[in-house]
Amino acid sequence: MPRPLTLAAAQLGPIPRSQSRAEVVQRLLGLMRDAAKRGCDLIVFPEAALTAFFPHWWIEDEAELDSWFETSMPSNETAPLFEEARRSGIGFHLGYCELTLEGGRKRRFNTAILVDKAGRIVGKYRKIHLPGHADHQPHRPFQNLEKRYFEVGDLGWRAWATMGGVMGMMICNDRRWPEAWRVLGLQGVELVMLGYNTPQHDPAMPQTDPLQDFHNHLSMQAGCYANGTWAVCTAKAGEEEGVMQIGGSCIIAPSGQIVAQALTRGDELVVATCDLDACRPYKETMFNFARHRRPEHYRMIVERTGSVAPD
Ligand code: ING
Repeated sequence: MPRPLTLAAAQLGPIPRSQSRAEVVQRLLGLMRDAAKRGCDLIVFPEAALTAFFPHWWIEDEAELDSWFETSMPSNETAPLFEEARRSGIGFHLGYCELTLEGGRKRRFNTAILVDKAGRIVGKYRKIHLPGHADHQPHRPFQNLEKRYFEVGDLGWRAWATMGGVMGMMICNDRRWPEAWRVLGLQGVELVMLGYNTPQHDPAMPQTDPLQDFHNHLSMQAGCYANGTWAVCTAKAGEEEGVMQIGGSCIIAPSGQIVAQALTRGDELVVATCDLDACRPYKETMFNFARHRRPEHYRMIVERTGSVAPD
């Protein structure tokens, strides 16, 4: 029997570094209320949805760096999101940058949480694939210092049974790596939520600039199809502090088809009603992992990190 969920990708336009978290939360609340009015069960906000994407900047001062992180979730500024979720009966995914004291030391992660309709944090994910570089590269028009500012996530890719389905998360660069999708697929995931901040220009590979939107959808459509899952994929888009970022927020079916997508690079709600049971045919036939996978031939995927060409 069908298991429909009405889902929303809540794309954000730029967040100026001058915009306070309270002001950003007002934008998120507006999108959440709009989604609730449209009968949504769940709304997916982007990666690092509370601030400008500061990994694009070289920051020397530790106090300044820490000012871009959340030290509690919910916090005073973000509590209204949890209250609105409860009031409107809508779950949400939120990407933010997490600063925590664990094992007696400061730890910084690029994090996302899944909050249910009662406003409870059901799951948390910390970004594993950190792109870019750890050193200052002043010749570049902008930096990508995630390897410097964040630790590799330590929670793995987990799936949770919640809101009538099996749900999981990944963040931005993770979506380009089939391994992230497969680990969730091996847990029976039916809905993957992810946010991204993706510049139109890649200083390391400028020849791919015209292909950023294509590569974005290619990665996610392939991930959905090969694992028989829905995905709600949400951009922080537009020109943010001098860096133009792609939009293309979308909702993708287990067939790999894009069922709805953003038309702008601003704040925009992308909505679709998705039957989680549409995953079943793919999971039970074409991608019936138990029947078709041959892990005995996949060892190299786990045992080898970099590629090694034959002599
Ligand atoms: N961003 C990018 C991503 O994988 C990137 C990395 C930078 C891609 C520049 C293309 C161009 O979409 C994050 N935050 O992972």
